Parts: sequence; C-alpha cells; structure tokens
Amino acid sequence: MIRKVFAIGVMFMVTACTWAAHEVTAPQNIFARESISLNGSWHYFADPQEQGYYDYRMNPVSWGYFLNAKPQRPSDLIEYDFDASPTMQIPGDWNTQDERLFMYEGTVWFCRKFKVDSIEFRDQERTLLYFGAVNYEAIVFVNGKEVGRHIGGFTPFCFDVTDILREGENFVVVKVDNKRHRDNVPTRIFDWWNYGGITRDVLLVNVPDTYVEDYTLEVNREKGKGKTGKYCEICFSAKLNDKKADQQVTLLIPELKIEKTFTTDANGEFHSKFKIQGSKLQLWSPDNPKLYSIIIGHGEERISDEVAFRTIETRGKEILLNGEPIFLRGVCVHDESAYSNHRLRTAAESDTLIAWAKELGCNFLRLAHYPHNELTVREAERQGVLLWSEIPVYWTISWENEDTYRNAERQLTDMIRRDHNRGAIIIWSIANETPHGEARDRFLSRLATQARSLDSTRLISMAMEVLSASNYVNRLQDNMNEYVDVVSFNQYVGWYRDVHDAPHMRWEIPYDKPVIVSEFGGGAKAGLHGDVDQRWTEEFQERLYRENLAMLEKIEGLAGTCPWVLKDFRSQRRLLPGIQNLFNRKGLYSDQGEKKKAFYVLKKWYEHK
Ligand code: GCB
Repeated sequence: MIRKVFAIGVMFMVTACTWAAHEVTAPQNIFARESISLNGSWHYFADPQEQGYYDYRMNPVSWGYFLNAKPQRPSDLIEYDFDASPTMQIPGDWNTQDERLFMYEGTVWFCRKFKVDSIEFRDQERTLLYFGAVNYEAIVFVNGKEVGRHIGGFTPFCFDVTDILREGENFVVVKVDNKRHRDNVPTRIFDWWNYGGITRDVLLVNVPDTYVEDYTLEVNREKGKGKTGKYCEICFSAKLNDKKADQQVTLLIPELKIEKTFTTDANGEFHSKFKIQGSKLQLWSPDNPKLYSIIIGHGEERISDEVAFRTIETRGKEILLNGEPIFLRGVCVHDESAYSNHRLRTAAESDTLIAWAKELGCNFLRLAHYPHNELTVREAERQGVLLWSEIPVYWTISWENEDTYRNAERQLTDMIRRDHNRGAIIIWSIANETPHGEARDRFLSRLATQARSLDSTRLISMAMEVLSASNYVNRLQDNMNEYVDVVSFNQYVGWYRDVHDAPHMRWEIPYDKPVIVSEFGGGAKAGLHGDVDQRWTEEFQERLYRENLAMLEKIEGLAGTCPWVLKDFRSQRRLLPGIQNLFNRKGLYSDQGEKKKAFYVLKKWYEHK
C-alpha cells in the first residue's frame, strides 16, 4: 500500500526521537495493518567464511558487509558490492533460486533498498520491520546499524525501526545463516530440506504509538441455557503494546449486529465475555466453514479479520467439534510447494496442497514438523480443513540444555501468538518422535505447560513412538501421556519394521484419550510398477496401505489418521539414485502431482470414515 508523500517536518520528529531500534512482539494479524511490502528482488551473495562479519581472528568487525559500503576513492579496498551482485526473489529459499546454493548451508547476505518517502509517517506513529520467517539465524541491519537478531526458521519477528529510518533512500541488510547445530531446534539431523533464506514476507508496518498488539476472539467451550434459550459465550480480550489504562477498544461483528466497547486496565489489556443467542451463531466446521468479518478499533486504528467460531474438546476417547464426535481424516504435509518443490511462498501454492488433500477425502492436515506459512493456515480455514500445528522439537534434541529449551519455548510461543485466532487449528503439537527419558520428560512437560498457559482452548498432542512389538502386541507407553489431550503416535509397520506383519498386529493404548495415528506409510516411485513384494513399486505401497488401514481400524478410540505424507518432498537424507534422488518418496502424490496407487486405497477408506 503506497501512501502519501513523506513530510520533512515529520522526518525531523522521527530522527529526533530517543528510542533505539529494538525487538517488539509481532502484532497480531499483521496483514491487516498499514504496511508496504519489501518483498521482491533482493541482492545477495554467499559468504561461507562469514568474512563480512568476522576478521581473520574471528572477532566481529565494525566494517562488516552490513555497512553496504562503496569505495569513496579509487584506492579504497572494498571486497563486496551488493549492487553488482545477483538478485533473488524474496520471499524465497536460496536453494532453488541459485543452483550453486542448492545444497549450501551457511551464511548468505541479502540487501534491499527502499524509499521512505513512499510511506506517510504521521505524528505519534512507529514503523516496524516485520519478517514472516528467516531460516535459521538472522541478524538484521538498517542503514548500517544492527536492529536485532532472531533464531528459529519458521516464526515471525519484528523490530521497531522508527528512529533509524531517514528520508529518502534506506537499506536493509540481513545476514542469514542456516548452518545446523547440535543444540538448535531442530537439531542437526532432520528429514526435510534445510531451505535457507528469507522464506516469508518482509513488511514495513506503520502502527500508532499505542496500538492493539494482540487480541483473541473465541467461543467459550461452555454453552449455557438462558431465559431466551441456548446461548454461546464469546470471549474477547485484547492487549495494547503499552501498559495504558482507560483506552477504549471496540469490537464490531456486523453480521451479528455486535458493536461493543471495552476499556483497558492498568496493564493495557482487558478480558471480557458476552453472550450471543445460540441460534444466531453459525459454528465453523469442515462442512460449513463459516467465517465472520470483524473489525477491531482503537483510536484511528482499524484491524479487520475473519474468524471461525467453533469449539473443540475431548470426551473419553472421542474428539468433539462443536460438541459432536468427529473422525479426523488427515494427511501430513511439509511447507513445500508442489511441482517446483521449493519453500512455499504463495496462497496459490497452499491451495494446490489443500486441493490435493481434499481430493483424497481429508478434513484434517498435520502441518509437519514446524509452523507453516500463515497463508496455508488461512486458506485451510477458508476451505474447512482442520489443522495440527507443530514446533520442530524433532528426534533427539539437547534436552539438558536450557538455551535449547528457551529456543523451543520461544518457537512454541510465537506459533501460538501468530495463529491463536485461527479456529481451523485444533491441535498444538509440541514434539515428534522423541526418545523416552527423564530429561526429555522435563523438557516436554514444561513445553506442554507453557502451551496450555498460552491457550487453554485447544488440544495438546505430540507424535509419540511405539516401542517394537512382542508377540505382535504393540503397547504405547509414554510418561507424556498425562500432559497431552490426544495420544498420537507414528508407526511404520510394513516399511521400517515388520514387513507383512500388519495383519497380525494388535495395539494396546492404555489411556482414556482419543488416539491419532500421526504417521504411517512407505515409499514408492510414481510410475514404478512391479511385484507387491518389490520395494519402491506403487504396488508395494498400495498393499502396505491396505494392510495398515485394516490394522489401524482395530485400534480402540481411533479418532484420526495422518498418513505420511501428502506428496514426495525434498530431503538431504534420501540418497538412493534413480529412486529417491534427494526426495522422500512416501508421498501419496509424487512431487509432480501424479497419484500413486495407494492414494485410491486411502481415498476409498476415507469415504467411509
Ligand atoms: C518419521 C518422521 C518423518 C520422516 C518419516 C520417514 O517418523 O517423523 O519426519 O520423514 O518418518 O519418512 O521416515
């Protein structure tokens, strides 16, 4: 959104202000704020030795590449030049935009210029620099000064850059490093492509000095009966960025004729409840993905959103959506586009994945193994697809390391902060296939407690592991049982273990909670046909699905299934030439959208679920 021309007097106010650039919480519903996009062409170059950041003694340098310096005299020595370097599209991963960087893991510098006179800065306003996601570690500089850092590849972050911008030309430089480390989240080993770069939107956002930082609008689980019949209780809360009391915040839901004003307390927030006649409110569900337009107002600020009202809870071994049992016909998916197989960038790319899942008969997606692009979450919500959202606490991370815990907790918090108004999300998942042990239990129970304290309205789960069977009996035993609402586990009978044993397998899950099989499956190369006993053929995978579905059907309390995986995806672990070629081939679709035989087996099963 390009707005009026920047006024010199206002610029003076901007440069005269005293705050330093600093990190701020990314405002809720960023796309509804006044902003200009910094997406597009960014200059870049790889710097494997981080020479633009450290000197030859490994000390950080003051003359680093973030200065975007130019020779002032012919004799000046400057060994980089953003303007003369190639460009790539942001958002986007570097691996699929420059073949030299396909396998690269390390530092890449990015630079983009922008004019501030295309933004109208008004009195009493702030400008925030927002990144939807950068994988993995980002150091951000504006006009040569560091404004902040961020670690974690899949969640948004934001800096207040008001005092650093100047009239006319400005530049932002980002040092992005996607090297793997043992103590990171995820750790060094994971089964997906380590796409590096500025992978989601970059925005310059204009907000008032005091703005609505966050809000929550949802239906309370408890529905009651009043004098005039059934009603739904709506909870609405909001929080300003400042602890300012007596500020008025309005909520408008035109279709429900709701117009209400609320007043902030000394913490700059309020928590309120009001009732709506039950018959007036259409609850969101896969069959009726009804969204209500809302407008939140504070001073001159207006924030529009679309919200899904629904309830989600468990009763014994059932999952109840709006009070009714539902079977989750799911499939797992990575945040990778179909056909071109890069880190997903557009709503159209989300739509393709969602359409494929719907063709399979799905009403549920497990967004594995990290928070996906917000565009996918919103598209799924519009199209009536329930979601499981997860953080990359994957396999064996450093359970004893407090920094690793803080990193995981931050990613969990930011995932929940970004998406807690997205009714399509019904499950927060805190981990995938983690090894049993005291340190892990401590780590994960802290995460579960944090998730519940941030959002008590959704279900918590994690993909557990089943230890091998004895006498064909598989028993799920995990101390984390008491922290989750839904018991989920991954199992690969017929692929990694017990080929041909599925028909004899029995499952014992000694918990009175709903069960989701969060992964099962096996690989096939689309178009490779042969004997049912020949690995990688579509026939092998087809039989595996038949046998697995018959086996899983017998699980008491089965409330959903999420086979692994919707489409073949890139992975550096998948090396078999001619078959894998750096793709995990467990997709029901190939990476080019060809349906494999197993697709039809699952589709048929889902028709009866
Ligand atoms: C798993 C993991 C998943 C892998 C999959 C596989 O258990 O959770 O990330 O990609 O197995 O294909 O081995």
